[in-house]
Amino acid sequence: MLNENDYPISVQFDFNSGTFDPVKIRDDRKLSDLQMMFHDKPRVRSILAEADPLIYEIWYHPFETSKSDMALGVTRLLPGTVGDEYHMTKGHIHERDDQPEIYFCVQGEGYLLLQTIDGEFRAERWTAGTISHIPPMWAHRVVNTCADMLVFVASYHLSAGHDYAPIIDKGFRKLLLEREGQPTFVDSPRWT
Ligand code: M6P
Ligand code: ZN
Repeated sequence: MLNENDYPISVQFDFNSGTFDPVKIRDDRKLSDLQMMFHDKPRVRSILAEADPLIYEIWYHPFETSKSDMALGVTRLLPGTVGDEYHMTKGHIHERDDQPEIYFCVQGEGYLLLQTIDGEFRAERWTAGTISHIPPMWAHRVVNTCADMLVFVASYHLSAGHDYAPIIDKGFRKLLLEREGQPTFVDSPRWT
């Protein structure tokens, strides 16, 4: 016997707005949620003294059936910098060590940063249309280096879990900073 959640579901993605419908849950990440992530702490404090700008929105749709827990997430990452560091997601590693994820960049340009717990680092260049497989045990963060919104679609299992602690603790090996108008990788002082 199938129960109500075991039937197929489709949602409609709108390429103009970068959203889909129907949406179940929306989460906003503001600068205050990311203050540990950006390297220029005095700049973070001075912005937060005036306002708490939105950095990105996440729109989720869980597809939980009686035997699976696949989920869809669409992230809309606003353009901009905090000091000289481009807007980025917090970044996380999955709590479960057997859980991969697919990210699909549908709009904008930037980088997907990936890193293992031992500090092996990769940066995947993203343009609209890039689809990246994130293997299990690689932390992942997206950085928007363009002047427009970067939108990406994520597909993962809810049971994968999000662990932010290693990112809050040491961050990624490289910072992506704007230097003379160009995205430039710089070694993170927290790793040297
Ligand atoms: C994607 C998925 C989500 C994640 C979101 C934002 O939509 O990977 O699971 O929450 O990006 O990333 P973060 O959780 O690192 O802020
Ligand atoms: Zn993930």
